[in-house]
Amino acid sequence: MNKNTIPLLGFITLLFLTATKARSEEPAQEKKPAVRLLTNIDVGEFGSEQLRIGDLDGDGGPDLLLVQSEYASRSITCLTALTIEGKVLWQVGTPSLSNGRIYSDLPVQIYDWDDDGENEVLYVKQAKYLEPWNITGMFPASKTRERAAKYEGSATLIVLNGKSGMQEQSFPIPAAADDCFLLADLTGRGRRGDLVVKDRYWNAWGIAHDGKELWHWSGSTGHFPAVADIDDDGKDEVFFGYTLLDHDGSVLFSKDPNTEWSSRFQQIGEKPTKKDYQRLLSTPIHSDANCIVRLASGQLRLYFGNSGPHCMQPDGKELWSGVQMGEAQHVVAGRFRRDSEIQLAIIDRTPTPDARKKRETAVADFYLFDLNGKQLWKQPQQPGDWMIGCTSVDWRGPKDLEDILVYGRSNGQPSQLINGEGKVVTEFEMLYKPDRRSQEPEAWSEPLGIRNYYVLCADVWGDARDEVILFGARGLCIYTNPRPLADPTQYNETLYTGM
Ligand SMILES: [Ca+2]
Ligand SMILES: [Ca+2]
Ligand SMILES: [Ca+2]
Ligand SMILES: [Ca+2]
Repeated sequence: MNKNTIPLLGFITLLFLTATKARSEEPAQEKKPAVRLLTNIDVGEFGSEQLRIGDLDGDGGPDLLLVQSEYASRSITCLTALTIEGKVLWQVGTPSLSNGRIYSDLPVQIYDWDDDGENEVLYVKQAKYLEPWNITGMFPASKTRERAAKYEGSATLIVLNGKSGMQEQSFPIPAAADDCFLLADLTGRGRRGDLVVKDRYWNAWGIAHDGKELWHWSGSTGHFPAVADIDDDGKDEVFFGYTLLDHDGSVLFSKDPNTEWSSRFQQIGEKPTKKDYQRLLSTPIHSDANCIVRLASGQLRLYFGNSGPHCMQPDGKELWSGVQMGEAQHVVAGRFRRDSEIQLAIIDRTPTPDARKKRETAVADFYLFDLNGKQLWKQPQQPGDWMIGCTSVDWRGPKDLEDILVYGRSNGQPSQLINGEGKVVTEFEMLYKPDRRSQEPEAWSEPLGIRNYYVLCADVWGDARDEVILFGARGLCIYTNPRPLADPTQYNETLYTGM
């Protein structure tokens, strides 16, 4: 026997064992693709960075509504309703690639407004701007139009039939109320049949279902308030971050750091100067990411972000002791781990004072906190990835943990699904059909341009888990989780149910 035989056999055996061991230790996600492309839609000229989701054709399954607007004015120019397969149901307005890039949130929602069992589309048509406040006064390159000193007429809330796009109803709302709006129950109807409308940063109104103005409030509105019945009287309160309003518009608490509100933010001359705009938009005018969370105990927590995340009781008492950040733009609650009840994913877009000076190298920090304000981890992002956002995703299924989807990385990089440990689980690449990214309008050049896209997560595929929907001016694609859902009623099936 060759003296090398045994060691060689041993070596081969070792190789075999190693290979077997490696196979048995392969993580589950390598056995099968972690994501499946459900649809990749040719959006023609009607693509947009703004999307709403809801059943429109009346079959019970969610459809899509792409919303185009004149850049930075919030004036809606085109609504396109389509199924998740990409079949266009109807279109109102004229599609145009140049209106697919979106500056801000837009006043449009899908909801069963008349409670007849089928959804309508609600959107706001602007009043005529007679003396617009263009931020050009502050930033010469910007066409941003935030508000007017004087309007002609009122804004109009328009209700379209969800199946046809035909107009069913319209009523006037305050002229300036053309930023986003929310459905809320302000009158105790038992469903959210009233509206909270607002301008960009300064005013909000409660509007009853019949169009009657219930209240007006002036203060720092933030981008998008949260509504919930906080005092359990069957009517929704409105949480603007610094301020909580009762359903009737009266102030329950306010911690607004913007002092001298009226003189500083409500009055501006007919020909505003750069100084006027600086006053009007000066920090800390708004809070970000207002949200309300109900704990298992039934207690409520109110969160928002500005120069750090804030957590309050419903009476306005702050529970966290000053966590400082540059700009806590996103504060997203979810159950991402099991070692605490709920956690908050937080993005700081301006961790250092000079972060915005060089956009190519600017950074953001991504954090996870528990409900008591304890930092669980912090991840500095790559240089250039400062304008990121995040949302929670129910990717795994009911009763399992949620994950965090991070999007908005530079140059259209894939969005990342990140678990509660901070590990990247998988990625979602923005796809285009066909790829027309080279046709970028010159005005879009940077910082984000045509490669930019946003994400929404919703169960549009009916498998009890969220799909991930990526959408931009030039594309829309939907990813789903291809793994079978381990639903006990499906794998432990019986003919003798309930016996
Ligand atoms: Ca449908
Ligand atoms: Ca309806
Ligand atoms: Ca209430
Ligand atoms: Ca699904």
